[in-house]
Amino acid sequence: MWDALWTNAKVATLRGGRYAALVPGAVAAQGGRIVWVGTVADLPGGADALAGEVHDLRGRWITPGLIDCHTHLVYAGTRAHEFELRLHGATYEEIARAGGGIVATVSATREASEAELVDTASRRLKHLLDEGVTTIEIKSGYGLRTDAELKQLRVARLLGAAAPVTVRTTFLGAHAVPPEYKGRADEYVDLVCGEMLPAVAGAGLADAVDAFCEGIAFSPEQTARIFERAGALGLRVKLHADQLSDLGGAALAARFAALSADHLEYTSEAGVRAMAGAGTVAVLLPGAFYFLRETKLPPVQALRDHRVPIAVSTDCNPGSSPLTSILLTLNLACTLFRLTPEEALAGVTCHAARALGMAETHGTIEVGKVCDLAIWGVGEPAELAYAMGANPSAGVVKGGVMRTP
Ligand code: DI6
Ligand code: FE
Repeated sequence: MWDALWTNAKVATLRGGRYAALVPGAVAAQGGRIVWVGTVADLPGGADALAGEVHDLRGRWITPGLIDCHTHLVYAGTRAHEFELRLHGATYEEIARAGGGIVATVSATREASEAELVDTASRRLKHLLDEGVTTIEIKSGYGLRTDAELKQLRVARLLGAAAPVTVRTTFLGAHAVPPEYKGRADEYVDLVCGEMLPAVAGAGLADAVDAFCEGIAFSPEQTARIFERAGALGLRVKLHADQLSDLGGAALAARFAALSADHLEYTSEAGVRAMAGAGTVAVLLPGAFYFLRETKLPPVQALRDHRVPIAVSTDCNPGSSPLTSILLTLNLACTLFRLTPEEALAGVTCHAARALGMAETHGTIEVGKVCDLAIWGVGEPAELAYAMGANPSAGVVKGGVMRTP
């Protein structure tokens, strides 16, 4: 007997990035894993004889649980004031250079207690979980001091222990130069490499290492130093690459066999080719593009032509993407970047899993994978990307356990 069976569903497995629906289909779980997927006609017996718990989904859709693979979910305060300044003509970079931007959130986050950070981040997380998210990546990068970076990463891990979600943490100590190192970025990078990275790795608090390679942040040379140190500590890397200008970030990420290169608005075809060669996933972040009113589009067609897997994520953060809706993110990816709804859905399932190094266990509905599923009251999966502000979630299955809204 299986633990649980979901039957009379339309099952979009997302194998190979395709909807490829089994209709009517069924999925079974045992010990938290998927043990059977197929059409109802092929079930090896009557439902009640097969599983301890049977859920008749009456035609609802099942997709893999959604994966938000790039977020800065843990922070204190808001930056609504900067939003107003930008509406009066200031740019994101001008605000950052004037001492606002990321370092404004750093001050608030350094002051906040762990309990406060857990509380505010939990509220944001709840929005995502209500929309079918079962795995989330959370970056540090608003501490920029060893103790405060560790605090952020601990909070991220606590969120995963308290809610039905798998949390992957990424150390982003090189997010901005903190005020006390203003004009001394190289010395700050010394601190990141010499003290922060060993502390984070020693505490086992990071699954990967990220950096912001940009004119207002860290140079390619500084980024490379951090990546070398990360590699020496056995940690995979990711990169905020070519978001506001082309510093060759995509190729740099590829050179270090990065799991992903993220943003990519200014990435050249050579950068795309390098990513293809390295197996680096492209993570597109349409929320930041929208919120900053960017006009330079990421090279979507080149990514397709070179068969670079495309993931999509909220980039949830207080400065450039205060976005806690993964479903609205799908719509933005289609409307702004012209992804198809199928590509967008693959971007928050199978390709997002790969961007986190989790493709073996997550991201598609296949026997042997963790049984993380999202259940939807829609007529076709394109509706997930089509509607703005709707939430057709009819529940999730996390590690084989059914949770209804
Ligand atoms: N790029 C972004 O869009 C976010 N971080 C980054 O490196 C912005 C973070 C912020 O403005 O607080
Ligand atoms: Fe980001």
